[in-house]
Amino acid sequence: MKIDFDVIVIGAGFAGMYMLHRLRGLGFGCRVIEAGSGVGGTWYWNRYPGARCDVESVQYSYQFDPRLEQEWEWTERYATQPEILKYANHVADRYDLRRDIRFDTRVTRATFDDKDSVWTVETDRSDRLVARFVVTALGCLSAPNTPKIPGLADFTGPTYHTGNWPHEGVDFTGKTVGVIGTGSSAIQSIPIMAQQARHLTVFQRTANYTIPAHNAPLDPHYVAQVKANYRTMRKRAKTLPAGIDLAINMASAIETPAEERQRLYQERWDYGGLGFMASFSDLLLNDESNRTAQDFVKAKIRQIVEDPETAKALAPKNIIGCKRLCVDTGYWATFNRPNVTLVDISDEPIETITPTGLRAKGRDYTFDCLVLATGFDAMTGALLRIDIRGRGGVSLKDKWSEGPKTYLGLAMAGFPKLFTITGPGSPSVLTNMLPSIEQHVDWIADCLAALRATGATVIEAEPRAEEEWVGHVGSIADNTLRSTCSSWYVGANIPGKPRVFMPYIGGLPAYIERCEAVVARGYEGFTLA
Ligand code: N01
Repeated sequence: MKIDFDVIVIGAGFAGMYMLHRLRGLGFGCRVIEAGSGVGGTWYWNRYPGARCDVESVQYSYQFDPRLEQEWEWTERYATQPEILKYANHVADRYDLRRDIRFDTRVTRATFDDKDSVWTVETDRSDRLVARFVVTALGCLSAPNTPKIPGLADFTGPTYHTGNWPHEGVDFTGKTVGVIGTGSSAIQSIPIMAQQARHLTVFQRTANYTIPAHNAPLDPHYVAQVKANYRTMRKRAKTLPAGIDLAINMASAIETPAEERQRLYQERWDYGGLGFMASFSDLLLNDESNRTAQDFVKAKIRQIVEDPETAKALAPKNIIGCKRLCVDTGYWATFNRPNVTLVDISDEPIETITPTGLRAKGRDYTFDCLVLATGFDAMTGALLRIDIRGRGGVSLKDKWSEGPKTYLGLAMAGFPKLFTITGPGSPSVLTNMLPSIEQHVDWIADCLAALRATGATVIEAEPRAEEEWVGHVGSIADNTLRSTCSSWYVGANIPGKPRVFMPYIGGLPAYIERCEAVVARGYEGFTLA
């Protein structure tokens, strides 16, 4: 059988790009297949106004090449989508990656051939490529969720999804706009859309917590300091659960005197960003502790939002940090603008989209444009929209009918020679994605090199190891408050999706330790042939 490539990598975001770089360095013949016309993945598609990373730019970057981190200059504390995309393009140029990437091509099917032990990968451009190995680098939040609201197709104006935003941008000046959703994407874009639009109506099903970003241009002295100490900072970050170098206060919120607790929350609030959840170590373990943080943020909402009814509707009812915490610039203050209206639809779903707007709670709303800030079919959606067939023609869809099952988020029983970067069961979305991606890519690259060195040609996760890992991921999730609400972490945003807490919540250090132990024990839990 003719083999086209040693490895086919699906996706040219940060995971696919670094995978290509590593595999090339090891001398493997590799092809990356990418649906978009350029590199960048998430940052290629999510071009909605205000899109930025909520991890600080000096940390949300590759660390595999110290020269790269020294030469690249981030300009703001939180990088904008255009700046991150520029960085992705810089990396593609610097390492000459594009010549092995096939753009504008979507993988439709990947089939394992039991007899020859190879994968055949098919695309929407009629390619049929045979590879020894397949690595999926699809991203965790890359399959946009368009909710099945009746009448959606009947709306006569333009409809935009934040996760698939027009490349030429959208000018809302003078327009009336309806926004469905109040997750991170909405919270980032609403303040900017409100500045342009004649009127903005926000339809909120679940109120969300957000912490101010206090974004600002980066101080050159701070940057110089980071660059001088980059290795130490990266190393320290890897010892922390989220892989982000930030100070975690190990005290319990509930055991801290009220006045001191308030002072610490205020300090974190003034600093801004995701570090708010590290104010105390038990915010996601203890209901009562969590309530102290909820109360702090709710008091802020009441202070900022002038209309008491609107402030009440904006106050989240969930546990803080249960859904992914948001980071914003002027979100709540936006609801003080005369051209912004909040419609609380928490008790009744939208009845229907109409040709001129939508009907909710018996009332018709009209607008020129509709924005769906409705998120993603997270972690599994991008994998399942490809028809992946493992041993005996078994589909991944069938294997995952009761929820995703993987070994370490990296591989699956019944799907030999297929690796998933940041798959379900990996820490991924609960961590800084860049170091998590690099750890996976390095693990996979080293594994392929080790197989080659030993003459093994097949590697497959053992069902028992997979079962044990799935059980472990589930049982540690049950110990935290994070698994208790209806978030995309548990697939609750997609009707019919099995409710399973998908990412590994044990933290990056424990995960790295486990991955290293698996290798040290001769790829424990894998069958090599
Ligand atoms: O998506 P979401 P997102 N009717 O799922 C609502 C990352 N990210 O794109 O909560 C009415 O959070 C839905 O309501 P509910 C980050 O990890 C990072 O905003 O399901 N409403 C919710 O309000 C983030 O967590 C960054 O009740 C409907 C919203 O739509 C993840 O991506 C920036 C509905 C979807 O919110 C996803 O964020 C952006 C319906 N039928 C994103 N269906 C940064 O780095 C859905 N909704 C800062």
